[in-house]
Amino acid sequence: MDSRALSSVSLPTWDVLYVDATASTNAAAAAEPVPGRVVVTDHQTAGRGRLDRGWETPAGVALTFSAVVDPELPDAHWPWLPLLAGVAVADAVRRATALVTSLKWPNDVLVGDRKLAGILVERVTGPAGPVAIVGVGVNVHQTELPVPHATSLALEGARLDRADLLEAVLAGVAGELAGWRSSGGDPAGLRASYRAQCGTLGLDVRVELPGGGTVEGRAEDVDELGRLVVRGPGGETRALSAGDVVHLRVPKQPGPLS
Ligand code: BT5
Repeated sequence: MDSRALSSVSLPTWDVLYVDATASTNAAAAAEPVPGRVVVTDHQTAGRGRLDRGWETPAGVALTFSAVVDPELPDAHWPWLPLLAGVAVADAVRRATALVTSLKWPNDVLVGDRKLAGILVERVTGPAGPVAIVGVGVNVHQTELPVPHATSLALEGARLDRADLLEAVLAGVAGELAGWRSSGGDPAGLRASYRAQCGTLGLDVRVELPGGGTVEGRAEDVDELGRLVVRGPGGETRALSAGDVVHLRVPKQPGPLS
């Protein structure tokens, strides 16, 4: 499937550790959370999604890895990390294939309305303080997927070595991180790239909140804290920092509700 082994990846800015199989690369990376370390595997046997959901990938066909990142920025900036990772994955896929991707808030990478990649960012405490484990799963060579709303590069007609994709995504994450840090955490540049690619904006959505309950309305913006701003039918807005978004429909009249 790949013309280059996944184990061949080596990069100057990252310390890439390849393992044949592991339960979850996020768990493996969290066991020794040294910033710059990346754990990648050919077979993730018990991959994790958000909110205790699973991430299912057979051996040898998906890209599953986790990078240990020290954002070097105050905690208030951390919510941008999963969005930053989504931008890096989408950019890498778009540059290496002819596919049109979009980001579903907060960080699913879609082709059309199907999920190509998922991201799970977790905060753990390392030897030198808190770090983020940035976990990425991309469906690459799969021809069958666990859920109907998923897709893979192969199913979209694109061929790409997992090793090449890993290198491109890690280069993108490093570049985005460097830009973000050097601006002192000002998300203006990152926010502009994110909003330009975010297919959720402008749609009517239902957001299922992590603690239960839902919010419905039009997704109007992603604010400077990375939150999704939803305008309800009564005109009131809410800024949501977490949740599962269901894209309901494209509004007939563009622009804000009056
Ligand atoms: C995510 O969660 O999308 C985050 C997935 C992160 C996976 C990576 S792989 C490397 C690293 N190590 C880990 O253990 N995890 C990370 P969420 O938004 O909660 O979506 C999970 C849902 O996606 C599941 O409940 C299924 O409905 C669906 N799903 C499961 N496997 C999938 C796949 N291969 N492709 C697309 N959707 C999938």
